[in-house]
Amino acid sequence: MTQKPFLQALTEKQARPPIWLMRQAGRYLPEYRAVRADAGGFLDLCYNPKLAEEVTLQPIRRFGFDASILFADILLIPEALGQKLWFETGEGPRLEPINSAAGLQLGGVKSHLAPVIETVSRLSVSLPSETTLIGFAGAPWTVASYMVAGRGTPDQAPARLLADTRPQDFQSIIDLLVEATIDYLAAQVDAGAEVLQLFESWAGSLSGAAFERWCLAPVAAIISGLRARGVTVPIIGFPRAADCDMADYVARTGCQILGLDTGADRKAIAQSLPSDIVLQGNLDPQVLVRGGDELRRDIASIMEDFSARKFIFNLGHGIVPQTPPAHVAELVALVRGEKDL
Ligand code: 1CP
Repeated sequence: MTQKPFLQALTEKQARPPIWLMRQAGRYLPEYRAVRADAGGFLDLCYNPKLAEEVTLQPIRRFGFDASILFADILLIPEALGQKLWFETGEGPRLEPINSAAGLQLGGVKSHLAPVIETVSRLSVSLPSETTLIGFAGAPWTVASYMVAGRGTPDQAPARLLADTRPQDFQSIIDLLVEATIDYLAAQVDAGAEVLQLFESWAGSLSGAAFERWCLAPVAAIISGLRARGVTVPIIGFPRAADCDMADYVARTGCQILGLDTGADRKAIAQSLPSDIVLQGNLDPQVLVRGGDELRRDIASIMEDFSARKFIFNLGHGIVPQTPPAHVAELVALVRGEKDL
């Protein structure tokens, strides 16, 4: 059996990179909005294996991406630990804010997330044979920033304050997240996930010793914990907007693939990282919304900058709801060389 294109690109540089997009299932697709309306709400969709499977498959059917990412959310782990989670219509996720691990427990995590693991099992059967299945979780700092603030915040100020003033209490939350995340990701791999991604969306709000303690160390602990359990799948690190040396991040966390955000200095990173590390990224999601010549130019520039590297084409952050699906189809055709740049 020939290897799947995505997995092949991890071992050998390809003439054309494989492509998938962060948040490729979602509100920019009318078929997603229809299923979400039927499900009753976003969380009902996440915990319904049949419907979660369906929305995961939608972008694969429409665009034939090389990889499929499990439909779930990084905030399901806090809920599984016992924190109240809900969605405010038109706004986003909300959690009852906490400032220590008191009241949270690991005991119920496995049964709470069992429906998500069932979605992975279903996908491992229903995905086309050439499509790679990616499992994921949020990295502890990013997830904890929502747990402490109770919502998304522009600068993660509540979590930074707790980490600075009560580091033991903050550490207790991070430690619990590391444990729960190792269990959850190992279960995803047992159910059929072939690659894992750790989303550190808010890496950019920390630097220096705080970045090392709250971003780098917990991600390293998750990856070494997974390896100690015999999990061998490739792992994608995505420290978005991180103010750190990327070669150091990769070496110390142990990730095999580095996801680059829109602002990353592609040329410098392509030159400075060891050649066995696979790069992923980093088209600006807003350029995909606008399309046209700017889209072609940016695709060409990304392909050029990474031409000497093992590389996976992606966005620099999640796709936004305003994205015209026709632009996504065009992006895939251009990256695959089915249309001239
Ligand atoms: O239908 C809806 O209204 C919900 C929109 C939505 C979707 C489609 C949310 C709410 N989450 C998701 C799915 C999701 N989230 C996936 C799987 C689907 C896919 O990638 O195709 C993944 C991997 C995530 C990851 C996620 N959730 C992140 C990390 C990536 C990133 O974009 O930075 C974060 C920060 C979240 C939290 C979250 N969930 C949803 C929203 C709107 C947010 C951000 C809230 C905020 O910061 O205010």
